[in-house]
Order: sequence, then structure tokens, then C-alpha cells
Amino acid sequence: FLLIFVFMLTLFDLSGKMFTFPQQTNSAHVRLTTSRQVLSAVTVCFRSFTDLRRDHSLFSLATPAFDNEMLIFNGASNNKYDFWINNKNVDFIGHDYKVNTWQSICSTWDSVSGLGQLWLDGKPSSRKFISSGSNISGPIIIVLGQEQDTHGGGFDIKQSFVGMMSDVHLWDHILSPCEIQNYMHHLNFAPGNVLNWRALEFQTTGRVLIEDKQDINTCY
Ligand SMILES: *[C@@H]1O[C@H](CO)[C@@H](O)[C@H](O)[C@H]1NC(C)=O
Ligand SMILES: [Ca+2]
Repeated sequence: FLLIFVFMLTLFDLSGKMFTFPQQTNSAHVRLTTSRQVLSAVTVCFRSFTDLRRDHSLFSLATPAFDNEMLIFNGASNNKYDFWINNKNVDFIGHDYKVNTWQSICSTWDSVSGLGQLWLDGKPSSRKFISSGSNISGPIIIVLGQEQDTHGGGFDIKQSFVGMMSDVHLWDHILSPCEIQNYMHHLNFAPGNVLNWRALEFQTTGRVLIEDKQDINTCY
């Protein structure tokens, strides 16, 4: 009992680290745990590095009601980002998706206006209506590396992520444009109060590595 108790309270400071997804599979993934189960607004930010030219999942949050309760999906084959909330989605086009470079992505949504927005490397999208009037309501399962088509599973190898991810934060409110710039430029920002990269509870399955983040800008 004590061991389980200690395990459940283990939070890892992943500052300077990244998850490496080195291989295309329909199983390797990271599950992120939060005690929060109702969200009426969200901001999620993370950085990713990949050379995928096909569709892939970046952040998959499922509930029993909706496998796409909150999903950020790169439709690389169609040059767009899909943002899903409550199983409804909008496309954001014209963002400068780049391979072989770290890119910062932040997405915001609130249940009152229903508007969603996606920021890529600090540049905003149009603000678009996705879904209003209902909260994200758990039990919440958050997966990196795969796209959930069921609550915690239903992975498709053709939508898997290959590459690296880092600096994942989730807030229960909308960050201001300036706070998003601070995140993007690695300046001071209040870490996520739902998911915090500096105090993260997670579980990896399959070939996912935790490595030092490679940052060539620190060589000189
Ligand atoms: C959503 O959650 C907020 C805060 O927990 C609550 O006040 C509100 O009534 C909820 N809205 C719905 C539609 O359930
Ligand atoms: Ca899905």
C-alpha cells in the first residue's frame, strides 16, 4: 500500500529533458496524469520536433464521452492543424509547419465563447468557433505519441508521432498573448496548473525515452 502511495505522488521535474519517440508504432506513448477532471477553459503549450510529412497526433485528451475531447492534430499531408474540442474540430491553415526544427505550439479554448485559437511559434491563428456550453469533463486520459480513438486506446500507427516533445504545460484558463510569447521565448511564465513539465506525473509505454533536450544554441 505504501509503495503504491509513494508511486502515485511521484512528480518528475523534466526541465531540460525531452521525450523521444524514436520509432513509428501503434503502441509507444506517454500518459500524463492530472487530478483535475473538469475544465471550462484550457491553454496547452508544448514544443515538438519531427520530420513527419504525414498526419500525426500531438496532444490527445480523451474522456469516456469523447475520444477527441481535446486533440491537437497536425494534418501535415494537408498543411493544416486540426484543433478538436468535445469531438468537434476546426482547421487552422497557413501556419508555417517546419520539419527538423523545434516548434512551439499553444492552443486555447473556453467553453463560454467556444472560441479556439492556435499559436505556432508565437504567431496567432484566427479565432474560430469550435464548441460552447459544455466543459471538458473526465475521467481524463492524456496521451502523447498516439491518437486515442477510444478512452485510453484505439491507436493508429499512421497517426503516431515520431520525434521529440518537450515543455508540456496545461492551464485551466486562457493565457494572454504576452504570456504565450513568454512561453515561446523561454522567459518567465507561471507553469501549467493542470500539467506542469517541472512537476509531471506520467507513465511511458513501449519505446519512449527521456533524454536531455538537445539545444545547439547553448554550445557557444
Ligand atoms: C463548467 O465548469 C464550471 C467550473 O467548474 C462550472 O461553474 C460550470 O457550471 C460548468 N458548466 C457546465 C455547462 O457544466
Ligand atoms: Ca480520435
